[in-house]
Amino acid sequence: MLDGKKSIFSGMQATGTLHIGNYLGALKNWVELEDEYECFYCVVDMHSITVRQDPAELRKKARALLTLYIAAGLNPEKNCIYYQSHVSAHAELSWILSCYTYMGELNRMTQFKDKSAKHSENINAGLYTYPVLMAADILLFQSDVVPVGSDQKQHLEITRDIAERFNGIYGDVFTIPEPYIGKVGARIMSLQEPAKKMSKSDENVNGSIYLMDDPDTIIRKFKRAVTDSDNEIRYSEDKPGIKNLIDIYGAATGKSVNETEKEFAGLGYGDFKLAVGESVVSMLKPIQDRFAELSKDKEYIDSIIKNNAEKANYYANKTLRKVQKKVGFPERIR
Ligand code: ATP
Ligand code: LTN
Repeated sequence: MLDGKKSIFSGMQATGTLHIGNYLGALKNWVELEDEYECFYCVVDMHSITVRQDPAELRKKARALLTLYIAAGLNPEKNCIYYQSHVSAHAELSWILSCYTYMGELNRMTQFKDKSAKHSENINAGLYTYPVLMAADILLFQSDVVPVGSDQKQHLEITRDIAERFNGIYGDVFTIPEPYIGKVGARIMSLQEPAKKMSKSDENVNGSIYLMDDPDTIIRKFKRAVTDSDNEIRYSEDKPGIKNLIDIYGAATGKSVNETEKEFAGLGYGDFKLAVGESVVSMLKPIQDRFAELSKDKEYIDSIIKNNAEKANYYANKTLRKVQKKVGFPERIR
């Protein structure tokens, strides 16, 4: 709760290229929430360096991501869209919260286990304390709701545990946040390995549909999507490839599973894959057009970066000062 209005926080890493899983699982839901809440959407560039990055590339990706937030429909006048690294309170609160987080809790995080297996040459302390920085992101803005894909549920749970622990010692300092996981699209799977989630860091580019893929690429990737061989369009756990395509089609068109099964009864996988591809092409077209337009307007994007960082700093510092006082840091002399 911020100034009497419920608040929302979410973020994405500025690594890799966004795919339809990121859009359907997170970004699309964000756009639907902007009227009811005070919203903060962050490009979490500080989280990005838990994995080694090329500096020029990171800067470019961070700007593209921020632009994409707007292209996907977030109104920057209503939503505070900013870079995490422009608000130093994230790092400061993260340090404080790390002193209220147990190693046992961090040891249980599946994202840490997955990422340290993937980057065994660079298992750094930041990768380990990643969830504490994420907790700081959320708690700084007294967030009531955090819209994310289902893979982030565990990080939300640890955030709540840290906040409750802190409140238990010092009184009501933090709002306890709730995850908001959309009903459709919360977990889009890889087109090549439907047992794995679609992921920005997947080396196999055919497994993911990127938001900037052109129509031919999209259709080709769907045509090549891995499915089973029984040629029946039916939503079932033992048909993970088709289940995923039905989910994507439903998220792109608004059709229910039932409607989709009826629509394609008697038709083969080829027809269905083409229809899914076309629905995704139509879903992405307006985002791609807007992105191209916005990318040309340097001044506009710069002004958003500047103004929104000021707003985010204002609210973040308010919470940080309160926390610093609670833990016993000396008062500032003005
Ligand atoms: P990486 O592969 O680098 O970990 P990612 O693709 O998992 O990246 P994130 O930046 O970690 O993407 O996630 C951004 C948002 O998108 C989060 O809210 C996350 O829950 C959501 N998300 C990520 N992948 C999927 C997916 N396959 N389906 C639905 N939502 C997803
Ligand atoms: N860990 C998230 C990105 C992230 C985030 C956040 C999401 C960082 N801070 C705060 C929601 C709220 C991820 O990997 N998708």
